[in-house]
Amino acid sequence: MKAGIVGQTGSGKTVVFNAITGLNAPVHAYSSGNKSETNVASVNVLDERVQFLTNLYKPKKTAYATFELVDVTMPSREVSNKDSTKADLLNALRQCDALIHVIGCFKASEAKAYVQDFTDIETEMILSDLATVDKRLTKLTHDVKRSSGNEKTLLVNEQELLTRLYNHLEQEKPIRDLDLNEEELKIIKGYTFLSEKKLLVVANINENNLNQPLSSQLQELVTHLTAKHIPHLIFCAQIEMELKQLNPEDKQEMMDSLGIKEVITDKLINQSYDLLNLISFFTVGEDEVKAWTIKNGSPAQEAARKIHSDIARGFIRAEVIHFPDMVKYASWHAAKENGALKLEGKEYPMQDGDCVNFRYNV
Ligand SMILES: Nc1nc2c(ncn2[C@@H]2O[C@H](COP(=O)(O)OP(=O)(O)OP(=O)(O)O)[C@@H](O)[C@H]2O)c(=O)[nH]1
Ligand SMILES: [Mg+2]
Repeated sequence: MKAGIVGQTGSGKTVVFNAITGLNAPVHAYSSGNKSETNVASVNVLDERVQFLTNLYKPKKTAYATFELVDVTMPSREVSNKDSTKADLLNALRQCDALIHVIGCFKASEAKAYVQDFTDIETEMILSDLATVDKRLTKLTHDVKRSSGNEKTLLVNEQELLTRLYNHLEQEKPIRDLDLNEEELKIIKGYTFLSEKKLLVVANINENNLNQPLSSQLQELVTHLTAKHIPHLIFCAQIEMELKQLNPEDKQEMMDSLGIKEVITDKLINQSYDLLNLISFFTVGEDEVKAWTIKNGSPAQEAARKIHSDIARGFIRAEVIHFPDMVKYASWHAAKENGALKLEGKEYPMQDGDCVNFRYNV
């Protein structure tokens, strides 16, 4: 699982990165914007269920699911015309499963149109996708002519789909707005389109605006995002970054004094799971308690493949205990005695929190 942070220069991307990771990557008072800096960190996905299982099994090792976060510097406009820098940047983002788009709403003095800030970056990504589609379509026209039979059918299918994408992108609309079926999504998967990626918007507000009514600019942004069904969070990244550096006691004191009820970046990763339609399943034992991440509803065999391709190949049955039963019986053995252990086949759709032991034979 990997998320990339995007946004205008100086919108507070690195501050958001620090707030989420608890790290201390350098932030710039004045963006130099001419060298490409990338911060990468892997963060544990905190999960009380893993903590519970660890207390139960006292394993030698506990492995939380991890979430990789990538923060890139947006090149300034002159530099962004240099193709290599821009290509590097876009490539780094293409590797991501989701994007966190930071809007710098803390600069109160500037009468900034936040919606414009958002749209500018969105358009940049749409145009990049449009260029990819355009290039591929040119090649397809050529290839279709020279092919025949089954191969031709496949190429024509792709051509039709990409033409649909082209017409959509040309209207400056992101691919994520298109209603694509599983089959179509499979065809375009390899292109790693930027405007297809799941998106979470962060409105990075000023510390002085905490607990204040939304400014008209910000209200406009919220209305815009809501209309487009884009999930969004409003918080002050600077404050959250500072909170992350404190011990729990000082943190609570500062939160109380500022009237902050919850630290949004503490929950952001867990919320990303919902956004990306991901769930966790667990393998447990005296050696290790480990959390694994899969798409919601993945069949048991897919889940097995996460662990090892041999386990998927030799799959016999999955022994599954749903998480609430694990809590209720507090041991594998007791759960089994009480009939809470289920034997499931390859197609069983995995549920969030399932504790699993795969039986396989290779
Ligand atoms: N007052 C205030 N300043 C902030 C906040 N968030 C970021 N800043 C300031 O804005 C400046 C830019 O922040 P960065 O996090 O470096 O911005 P960036 O988006 O990473 O910028 P580039 O990497 O250059 O694209 C720094 O001086 C930050 O201290 C905030 O919530 N409140
Ligand atoms: Mg930065």
